[in-house]
Amino acid sequence: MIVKNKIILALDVEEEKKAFSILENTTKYLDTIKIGYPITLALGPQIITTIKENFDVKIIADFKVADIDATNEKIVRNTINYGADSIIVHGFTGEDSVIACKNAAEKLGKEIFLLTEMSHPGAERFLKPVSLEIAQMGVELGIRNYVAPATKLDRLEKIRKIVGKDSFIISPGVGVQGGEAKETLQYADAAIIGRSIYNSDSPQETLKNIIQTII
Ligand code: NUP
Repeated sequence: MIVKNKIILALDVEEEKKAFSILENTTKYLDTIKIGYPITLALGPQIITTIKENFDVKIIADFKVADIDATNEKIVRNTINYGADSIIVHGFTGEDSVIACKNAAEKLGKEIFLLTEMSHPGAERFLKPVSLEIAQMGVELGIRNYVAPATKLDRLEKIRKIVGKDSFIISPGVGVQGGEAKETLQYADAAIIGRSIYNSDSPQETLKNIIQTII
């Protein structure tokens, strides 16, 4: 995946008008967005199709898929059929669940992102002890795209070592959660940024300023 300016906008807003206004003001400088449960539950999954029809952006659906294989297959297939270009999948559910997602995506010509460690403090307790193993499992399964935290650079670095330089890592936690774009991009291919952009007075100016710090 190629991400313009190495920034992915996390569009966790709940109103269509606000979503459109932010996209109108930012899509000159970025070409990849991440949508998740907030916008999808507020506006319905058709919002994925609507955004694709109106903006030239790639959409990563952050649905953190974490069910049994048969259910995962249905979630991934439906998400891609709404127009998503990729979908984020949890790894802790194990091989069969992840393989079901990978196969469902590939059948439709798409790829999944495997979530390894998470960026929030609570991830220390249950996820941290297994996150490097999750990354290792991803490598064994031939997964090429990963999500790893911008708030824990030591872990991000370790995950990069495991998945190798040819894998693609996107990293959330820049801005409000405390991570920094330039540092994160030492190890990640793109930084995911939400609130710092969409809650700012001028999402466009904020995005331009962030881009200035990383070039
Ligand atoms: O570990 C993760 N941390 C995280 O923040 C995995 C994620 N998918 N996210 C998502 O990234 C989170 O749900 C939100 O959509 C985005 C970060 O947004 P913000 O903290 O920049 O507002």
